[in-house]
Amino acid sequence: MIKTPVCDILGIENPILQGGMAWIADGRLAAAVSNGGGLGIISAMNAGADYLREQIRTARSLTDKPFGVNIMLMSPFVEEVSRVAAEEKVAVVTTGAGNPARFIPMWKDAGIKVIPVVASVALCKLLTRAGADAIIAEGGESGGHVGETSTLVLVPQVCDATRLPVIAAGGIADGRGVAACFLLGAVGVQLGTRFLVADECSVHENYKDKIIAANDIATITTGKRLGHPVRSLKTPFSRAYYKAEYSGMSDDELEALGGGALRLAAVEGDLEKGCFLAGQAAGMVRRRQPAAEIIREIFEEAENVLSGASRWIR
Ligand code: TUI
Repeated sequence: MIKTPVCDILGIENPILQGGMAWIADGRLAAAVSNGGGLGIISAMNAGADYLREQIRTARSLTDKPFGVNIMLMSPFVEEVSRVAAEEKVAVVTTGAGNPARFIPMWKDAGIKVIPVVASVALCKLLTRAGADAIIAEGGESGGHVGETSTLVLVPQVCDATRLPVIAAGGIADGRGVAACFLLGAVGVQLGTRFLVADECSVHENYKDKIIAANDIATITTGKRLGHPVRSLKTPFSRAYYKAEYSGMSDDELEALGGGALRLAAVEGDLEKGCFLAGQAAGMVRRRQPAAEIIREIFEEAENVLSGASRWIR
């Protein structure tokens, strides 16, 4: 069995969090991951207070286990969903795409564990001082909004920069990835792409099919020109966007091209106009499975890999 401080802090069996994927990570998926022994996360995404409250109710109706909420800091509704998380006293808040320092006192007062996602050592240091309970170090292999630094080099540098438990994210889809991140100093992992094909994930079947069909070079990063790089599957949409970025299209035209594309992928399964966010680990995702089975399989493999990790030492 693998037990780390992340299990104790969050009250979970296995030190694994499910990523807060916009338009994908709803109350049903979060409850399934929590029931499977990990920490399920509801994405507050770009929606308002009512949506988040409804998803929290759904999760509470499906599990007695702790679960979390992910606050996307670029959301126009960031203030109201941050208050909802505090009012509902969810067990954990994770954050992404920005600096959550101004919300931390409110969340801590509500007894919430605060675990920001960082893509740099500088933000890790700032948020350690600001009172975070743990840090998620997310490498650029991830899906969605990404930093530049890969997991292999980000995780050890973040571990050296904080006394807090570090949870690794980006590029992890199986037990080998978990074991590798533990050897880099992480004591927990966060996975998004692998949970996207969970049976309890309500995303459109076309999305799941595309993840399962993906290979090692199936993703592309767009949006660099606007300052918000985003990793998604190569599709007619993402290829057109990539070309447009370097063809003199105005910033406003680019924003318009991207608007609504996440919903089109996740809800409509629109293979032409949808933006299918996914991490590079999509190439390692082979089949649909229940969330609990995904967690069991990953930790069985991680235990075997870690047990054999000293075999080359003479
Ligand atoms: O947030 C994510 N991944 C996301 S958010 C998202 S919603 C979206 N949709 C369309 C376009 C853009 C975003 C989809 N995927 N991951 C966590 C993460 N946070 N990755 C990188 C960062 C990050 C980047 C810069 C965190 C902090 C940061 O600091 C900036 C600052 O203010 O210091």
